[in-house]
Amino acid sequence: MLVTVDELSGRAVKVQGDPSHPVTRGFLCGKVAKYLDRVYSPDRLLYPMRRRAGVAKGPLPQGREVEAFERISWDEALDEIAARLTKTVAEFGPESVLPYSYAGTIGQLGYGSMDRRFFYRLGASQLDRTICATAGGAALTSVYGVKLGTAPQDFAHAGLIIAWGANIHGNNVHLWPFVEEARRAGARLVVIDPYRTRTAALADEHLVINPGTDAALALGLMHVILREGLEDREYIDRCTHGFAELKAHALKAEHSPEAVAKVTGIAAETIVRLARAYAGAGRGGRGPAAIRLNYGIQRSENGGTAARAVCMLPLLTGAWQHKGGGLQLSTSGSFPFNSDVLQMPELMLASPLGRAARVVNMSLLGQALTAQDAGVGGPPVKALFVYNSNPAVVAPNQNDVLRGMRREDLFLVVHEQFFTDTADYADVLLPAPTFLETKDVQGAYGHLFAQVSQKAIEPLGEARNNVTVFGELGRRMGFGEACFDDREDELIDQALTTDHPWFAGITRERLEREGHVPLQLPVNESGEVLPFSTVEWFRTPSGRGELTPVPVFSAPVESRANAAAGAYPLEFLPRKADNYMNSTFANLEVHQKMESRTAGVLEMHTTDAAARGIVAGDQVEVFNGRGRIALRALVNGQVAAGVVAARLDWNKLSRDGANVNALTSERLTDIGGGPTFYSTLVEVRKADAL
Ligand SMILES: Nc1nc2c(c(=O)[nH]1)N[C@H]1C(S)=C(S)[C@@H](COP(=O)(O)OP(=O)(O)OC[C@H]3O[C@@H](n4cnc5c(=O)[nH]c(N)nc54)[C@H](O)[C@@H]3O)O[C@H]1N2
Ligand SMILES: Nc1nc2c(c(=O)[nH]1)N[C@H]1C(S)=C(S)[C@@H](COP(=O)(O)OP(=O)(O)OC[C@H]3O[C@@H](n4cnc5c(=O)[nH]c(N)nc54)[C@H](O)[C@@H]3O)O[C@H]1N2
Ligand SMILES: [Mo]
Repeated sequence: MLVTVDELSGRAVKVQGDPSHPVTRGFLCGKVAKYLDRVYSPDRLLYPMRRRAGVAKGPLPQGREVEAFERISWDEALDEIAARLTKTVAEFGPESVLPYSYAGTIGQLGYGSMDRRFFYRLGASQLDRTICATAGGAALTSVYGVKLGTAPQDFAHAGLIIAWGANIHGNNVHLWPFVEEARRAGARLVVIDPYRTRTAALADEHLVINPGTDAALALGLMHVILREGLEDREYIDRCTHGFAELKAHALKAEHSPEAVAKVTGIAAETIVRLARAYAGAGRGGRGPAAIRLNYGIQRSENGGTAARAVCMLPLLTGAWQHKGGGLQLSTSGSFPFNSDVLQMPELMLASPLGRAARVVNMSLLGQALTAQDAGVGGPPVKALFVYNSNPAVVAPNQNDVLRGMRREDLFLVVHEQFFTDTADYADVLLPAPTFLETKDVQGAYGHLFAQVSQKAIEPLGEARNNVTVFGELGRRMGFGEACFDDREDELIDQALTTDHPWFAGITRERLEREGHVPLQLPVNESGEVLPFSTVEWFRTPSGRGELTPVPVFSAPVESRANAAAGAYPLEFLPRKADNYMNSTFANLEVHQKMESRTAGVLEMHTTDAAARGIVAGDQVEVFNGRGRIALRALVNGQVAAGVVAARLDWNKLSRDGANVNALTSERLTDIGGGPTFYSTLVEVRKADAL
């Protein structure tokens, strides 16, 4: 991103894409194009604050949150936090302190550097950061041993693109131009998604799959490919392990197109046609097949197995051997930043614990805050420090999360840019800068260039970045280690300290000079980067693409297949907004306008609406055993019968103060310990007339 700053006022006046960047190529997504509305929003949190005596924790009226707090200085704020943490540690042990953070604005320093040092040295509970991608990550790693995939630019060379649980146009718009380029050269785009996303609406074909059944579909495709002998035997022999076992498994009758059609809701002929097109791509002069697998399918109970099964498909066809073929999940794991040096987990040994602290899964926050032993054994959570995240909105089983955050005996610090729903429960609030106001080093979620993001403007108000806050807190707590004095440039150098060949020659100075530098991935004789085209690329124990254990499909406990006669018969998709970033931007008017179509609505199929006497525009209640939310019915073609959808929003922007996560569960995925937002059953009824 290029930021134009007015020299006199020091104010950023324009943001634009960097035309020299090979992937983003001069354009920003719709939400970030309006980023200055966020930076200069009158609602920014600009000073440290303390909850006023006697004000109970809980939802505050939007725009008037400030009345619940009094302004204090940074010194007062840091002293108070240090004193409270010291007292909590003395009374309940250091593990009674829990950090809660996720990606924030995703830089390496902001994401995990000084904060980790601080909590390790304190001996606080460790947080397992599972909220997004761990099931898919574990799946990809189990098959390939490393998180890597097809570069986004190479999608332009594909002959068939499958967006599998991936809303490219909504969530990953910088891939879209490459998809369009491929289509102009004759490629087809097939979308596999239970919801008619922007991507699905623009595709050549949309396969409306029953939620949570992707493993069955992948096995069905394998069945056809192997039955018809369409696999690449030479590649399989050279690069994979466990083929005979997988073949015997995939050829079972339960994976025939007819059987799979019953499970997935996708017609048998379609499965056969897709399998043939997938295996045939890359032959006869046409481009190879590329799968854009995203995290949609792994937010489901058996999502890890599903992602593993999909990841195996290009190993059967050898699509990796051709430019533009293969598969991409996130590229974030491809950057070999030195997180050990940055985060220093060994500091746990210098903490009062003197050992590794217990681990709390962030997807079980409700349980962690409401169980006496935090759900994992040991002391209750007595202090929670939230930064880079808005758990009151994004965590599953929200009613338990909020019940926990309301506890008067819980000391809650929130480091934020805005008065989020989480901030409403804070004892102490600290102002955080936006990424324009701080320097960081970045990997990427969707490309393979390392970057430094410069500080473009001074922090607004008294905002201080994560590095500064945790460095200063460390000093207040009396931590003597010199590492608490490290500043941004030193941390960036440390992050880049590695002998990993992919970072060869990548230094801070070079990143500052060039803006972005490609990972130094191995190239073949033709100068091309073709991951997994040869056996050298694999990092699994067998040293090959791992096809065992074979993926076994089973329907989620919380799915129509297992709840036919139950009280909650509808499958619920609690979705992301195309114009927000999870809960980020949801409070800004200009973004709300872009997202007005889905504001406060439940999307339903006519059949399900009619069966409940609901017509478009009716107020409805969506409920299950965990909670209920009030929405307005939108009867449209976005979902099939049996499925309903609504999107994530701030609780305080909704009619009844709760969002979609009041309905989601704390059940975890089969592998990776991730949340299962997309395995949620609900019932819907017309709200009583007022
Ligand atoms: N505009 C925008 N962009 C974003 C974000 C945002 O909030 N807004 N969030 C960012 C983040 S944190 C992430 S992790 C990425 C995620 O990007 P994606 O992985 O694309 O995330 P989702 O939107 O959760 O899921 C993609 C699609 O999977 C579908 N889906 C749900 N269940 C199933 C299923 O069982 N099978 C199949 N085949 N599909 C299913 C959903 O309907 C959805 O359209 O996007 C990033 N980009
Ligand atoms: N129902 C449902 N729930 C979901 C999802 C879904 O699709 N459906 N998606 C899930 C996924 S994939 C993810 S990744 C999570 C994301 O959940 P979160 O990680 O909570 O993400 P955001 O909602 O973007 O909130 C990030 C917050 O960090 C703040 N922030 C930004 N930069 C900084 C910084 O430098 N310092 C500090 N201290 N704060 C900063 C922002 O102001 C913002 O309020 O949500 C998950 N929850
Ligand atoms: Mo995410």
